[in-house]
Amino acid sequence: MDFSKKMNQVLADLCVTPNLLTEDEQIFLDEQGYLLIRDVLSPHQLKTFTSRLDELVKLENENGANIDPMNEGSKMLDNLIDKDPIFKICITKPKVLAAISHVIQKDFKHSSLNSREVLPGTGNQKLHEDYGKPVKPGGYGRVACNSIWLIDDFNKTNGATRIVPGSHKKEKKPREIMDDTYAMHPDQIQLIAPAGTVVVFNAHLWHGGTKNESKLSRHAMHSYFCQREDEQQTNQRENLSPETINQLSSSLRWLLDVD
Ligand SMILES: O=C(O)CCC(=O)C(=O)O
Repeated sequence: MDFSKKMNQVLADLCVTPNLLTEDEQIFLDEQGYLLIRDVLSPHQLKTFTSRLDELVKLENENGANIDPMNEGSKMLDNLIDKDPIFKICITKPKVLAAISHVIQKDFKHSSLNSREVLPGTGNQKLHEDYGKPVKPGGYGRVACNSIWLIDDFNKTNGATRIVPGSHKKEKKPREIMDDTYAMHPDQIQLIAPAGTVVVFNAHLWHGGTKNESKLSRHAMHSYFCQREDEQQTNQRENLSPETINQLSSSLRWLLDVD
């Protein structure tokens, strides 16, 4: 790891130590580009998160579900750090941060916290990477790291995310190789896991939502981290209210880059 003294201090303050990941987990994350961490959220936290997300969706999405092609029909929320202090959990879990550190290996910051509720009959996405910008030579696969927080169980039929293990090493985007990025990829798998699991994945890993064929919504949150020098997906200085910033510890202010 090539961390500054400040980054090391912040990680230590948040109880993040390299030994939180076993050697096998580190190798799996390097080779496959993702890692499942189970039981990160308790049943009580899941209940609280679900009701708060539903409440926020009602408040914000009164005009109906999303219409942009990537998220057509799904209910989306962004800037969640600002919307309720309970969501700070998504940037403070030590093992999740250890996995993020392992991927980025340089000073990093939080980039965005969003939620995506996939309504029945919707949710199919093309295969994509989360980091589309050019990368400096040698930097591929280390620039950013995402994490999906499963608020509902992910099963075969309710829109569980598909991924192509190892695709973060291809150094190509799906659309540069595939004729139809909505089509099934021969090597794709679905992330099937119980609610409360967090899946940390390299921002260059090919992935996408699948159609929810069940009768119930599928809730998930996405907590995204990027290299310190990069732009945040949600500019936290512009989007966090002074009240929110005042409630944060100095380590979290630094992690969110609002110091
Ligand atoms: O929610 C999911 O299953 C994946 C969403 C996703 O990859 C995205 O919106 O970029």
